[in-house]
Amino acid sequence: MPIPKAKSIWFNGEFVPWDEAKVHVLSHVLHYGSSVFEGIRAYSTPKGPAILGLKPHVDRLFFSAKVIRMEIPFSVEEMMEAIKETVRHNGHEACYIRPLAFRGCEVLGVYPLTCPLEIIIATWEWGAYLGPEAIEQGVDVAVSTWRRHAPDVGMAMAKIGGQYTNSQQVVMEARDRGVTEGIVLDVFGFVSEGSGENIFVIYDGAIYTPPLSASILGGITRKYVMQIADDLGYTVKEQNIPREMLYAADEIFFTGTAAEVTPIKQVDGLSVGTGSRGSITKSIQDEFFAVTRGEKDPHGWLTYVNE
Ligand code: PPE
Repeated sequence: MPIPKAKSIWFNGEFVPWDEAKVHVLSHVLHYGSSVFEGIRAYSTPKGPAILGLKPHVDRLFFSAKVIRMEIPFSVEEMMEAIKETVRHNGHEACYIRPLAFRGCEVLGVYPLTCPLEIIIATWEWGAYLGPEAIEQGVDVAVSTWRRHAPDVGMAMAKIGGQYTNSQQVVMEARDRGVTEGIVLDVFGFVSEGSGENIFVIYDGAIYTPPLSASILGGITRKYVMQIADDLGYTVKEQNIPREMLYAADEIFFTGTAAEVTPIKQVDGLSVGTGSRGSITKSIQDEFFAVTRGEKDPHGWLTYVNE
């Protein structure tokens, strides 16, 4: 589905009409994937649009930039303000927000530090990432033949554009096999994450999720779900997950800004638990969506755009 256009894109500090926000074909980023980005959601609440996890997302953008030695010419506070302003300017009730910093056009060659830095904030209206039924019915997945970045090859903790060629291979393979998403193992064979989601496995009364050392992106939703699970009195263990634990699990779900909290109903053709959304997954979803609807916010995760 084409991206539904919004009015403007914030481009290097100014609003530019959507169709005019363009770059040159010799931009460094197009050749070498030299960008860092974020995916953030603003939700519709009775007090107007509210952004979930604004500060942690902007902090992660700056962390990703630091990893690839990119200097963003704005402060964290300025970027947070610009994001709120873009949501207001485009008049969204709810939207997906994509800040992206990339190396532009000046000289080519792998060495990047002579290229100018460009930065944008785009917003658009985006529904359920893994299909409209996914949140209630769950999705089918398969373990990918691809592996996640080895710890001394990629920089999984950082959200770097070029690294998403790996995620693209994973999701294309999954769709070829007739499932919605792939689960990727790390180079040691432990469960890592989905192409664009973190993963949680409920097994023997506890909730397991892979540690940061399993080549995962440190998801903001992952962190929030760990807090919700703790608030609900569940034990959450960050530890290596062997593949067959996916087949022993009572429940499995994905988390992510785009995917939110999505149950997994089948892995490699085998039913997960009863083959439909489990009760722990549902109780975590209920808490998560109560926050995103603006009904409660005990940990201060929401930023109201109009305040
Ligand atoms: N792992 C990966 C590889 C990943 O890309 C994401 C976000 C996550 C985990 C979850 O992180 P968080 O959003 O902070 O909870 N993936 C984003 C991009 C999706 C896309 O198709 O683009 C997202 O969910 O916005």
